[in-house]
Amino acid sequence: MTSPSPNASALGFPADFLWGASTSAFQVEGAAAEDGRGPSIWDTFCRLKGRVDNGDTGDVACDHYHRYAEDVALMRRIGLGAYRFSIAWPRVLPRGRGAVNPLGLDFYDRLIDRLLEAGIEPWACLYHWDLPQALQDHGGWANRDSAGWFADYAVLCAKRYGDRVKRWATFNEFSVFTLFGYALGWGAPSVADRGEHLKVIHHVNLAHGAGVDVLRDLVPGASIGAVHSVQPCRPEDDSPDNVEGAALFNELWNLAFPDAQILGHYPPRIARAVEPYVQAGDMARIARPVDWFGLNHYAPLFAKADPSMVWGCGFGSPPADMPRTDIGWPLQPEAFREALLDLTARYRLPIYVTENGYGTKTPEAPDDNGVVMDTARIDYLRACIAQMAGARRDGADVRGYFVWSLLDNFEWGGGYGTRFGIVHVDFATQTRTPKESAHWYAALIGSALAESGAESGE
Ligand code: IFM
Repeated sequence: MTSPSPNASALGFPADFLWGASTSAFQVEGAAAEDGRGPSIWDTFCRLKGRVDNGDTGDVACDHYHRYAEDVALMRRIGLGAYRFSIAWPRVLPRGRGAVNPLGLDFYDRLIDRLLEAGIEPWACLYHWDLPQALQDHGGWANRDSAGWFADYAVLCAKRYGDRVKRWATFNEFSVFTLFGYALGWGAPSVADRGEHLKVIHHVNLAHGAGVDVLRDLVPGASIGAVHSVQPCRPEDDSPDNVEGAALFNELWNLAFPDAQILGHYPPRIARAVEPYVQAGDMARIARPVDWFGLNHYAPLFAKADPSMVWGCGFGSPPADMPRTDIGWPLQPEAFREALLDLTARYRLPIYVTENGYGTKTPEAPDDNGVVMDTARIDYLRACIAQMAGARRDGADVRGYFVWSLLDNFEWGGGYGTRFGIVHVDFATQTRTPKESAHWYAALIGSALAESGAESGE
């Protein structure tokens, strides 16, 4: 066990603060062609030569589809109060709409029931990037009908699981999957086109609004939010071009979705560009009241003007002396506090941190004693949680924190070579080994539970 022992109440976290962990369907489930699941755009993308490190796919992933009970037992040992997972649209509707797949629906029944038996609150996210390929064949998110397809899928999930699942997120990281998939071409469906990207931004916002309405209507007592990636965006340097490039990149990454959904308007540069796709009444359809803001935070972003990109802006470099992880992500925990306070001022909603974590290309294999010593991850989590405590003291209404991720998993273009888990997964044998960070997190949660008189898992 790493010292010093963490103490949640000394940091000012109340006994009812929620401590959880997140995963997503494509990244952990596997069973890609089993029990009637249809293909998603990520199954297609993984088969494009050279797009995912090592040619990795989501076919097996962490085999969570079969090992969910073992994984829930692990969650219980860590003492998690909540587990955020996503529902794979192509597992429950293999062609995206029309015929339902009963076996796919059954899987989430089993998972949810097992979580509830273990006293872990299920947090379901409807969309974590795995659009059914059949819908992509009809234009995907660039087709305005996609908002209706998403609403129908939301009806299915709300009716099936809404008796047991009360915490719902519509989407995970709108800006990331739209930018990477439609502007940079670095993720599925591998498009790099400014016009397509603009349509997609607007249609995904419409889908979010429609999803909120469905969940509100069909799930009694629902607590509904959306999950945004917010990383304070700084220009690479102070040249006017890079300052303007970073301002545009900031709108694309941090503002295009939450501003539309919560404030009811697009930020200025996007507003001008998206206008041709906005119809009368759309902004009211998008800005449906939500109960919380889901924040995924990792690191500050550095941006610059970049004429080779479809928007004329793109990623810049962090200052040379700024510490970084071995996957190149800046280590500046203060940016987390900054994000929490900025969001509080801008949107005035309760915040749940739905992802925060540390990724590395280091294999992190268990040593001869079965110990996975991931000190750098613990240090970063500790620093981030201290910043979150500081933001709470400064007035941010942060009510929960989910570490990314419970398990090492399929890290998109990074395949299985990039690890974010607090539990190590040996992908050859599917053996799970809690890393030292999992023990550290368990001790933190245990300290909160001890204060409240409840029993901890470890
Ligand atoms: O793995 C991803 C996750 O799917 C979305 N948020 C960031 C994580 C780390 O890159």
